[in-house]
Amino acid sequence: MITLYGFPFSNYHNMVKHALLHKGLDFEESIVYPGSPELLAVNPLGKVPAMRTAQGTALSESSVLLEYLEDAHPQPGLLPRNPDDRARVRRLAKLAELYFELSARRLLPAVFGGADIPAVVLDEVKETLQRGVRGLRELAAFGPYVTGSQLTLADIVLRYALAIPKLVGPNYLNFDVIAAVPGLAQWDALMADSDIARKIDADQAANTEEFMAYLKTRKG
Ligand SMILES: N[C@@H](CCC(=O)N[C@@H](CS)C(=O)NCC(=O)O)C(=O)O
Repeated sequence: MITLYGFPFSNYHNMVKHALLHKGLDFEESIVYPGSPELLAVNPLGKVPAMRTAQGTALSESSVLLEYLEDAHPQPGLLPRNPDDRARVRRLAKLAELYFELSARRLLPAVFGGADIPAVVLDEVKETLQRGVRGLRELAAFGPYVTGSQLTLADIVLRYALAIPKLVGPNYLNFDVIAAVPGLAQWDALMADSDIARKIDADQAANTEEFMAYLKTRKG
């Protein structure tokens, strides 16, 4: 059986969990936190998510896990068949990761540790988010899913990538990414309205206290 290592507060963990649930795969969720010995045994980088396949292969990096699941369990598919359409999906997933998630993540030390973020960093993050917004405005179809009528990896990655700009944008940047892209709020509501999303969101809420306790141990 597949084992997914991570914790339900993590947006990256939840991207992979969403794909596993969507595909109806049997999997075990092993709750581990960054840097723990159990996690280091599967991912020497100590980051979540990590995964052990049914064949025993240890893997890490959410995009690698998502692609693995698609290769090993192509049905129900999260990538179109046609190479150009597949590339369009991957382009949007990459946009979400690089321009929304990774940039906004730089402000998490303020959210979880009360750190002062230098103005130059705030400016850089806002500029990168604005670039992502321009990209999404041009590239997203919202028909009703990001690349058209089918739910794809781009929708899953975007949903959990946007969690971070949603958390930091209004409070630290005076910038609401959701409001900045026409159709994104409706898409976001659509993505939240499924049994899978509701389960993931409920698991995340239930993990909040334990995650906060873990953060305190990290600060010493
Ligand atoms: N590029 C990685 C990023 C994963 C990531 O940043 N995970 C966070 C939790 S949401 C983590 O493990 N942080 C702990 C750390 O950086 O030490 C992926 O796509 O899986």
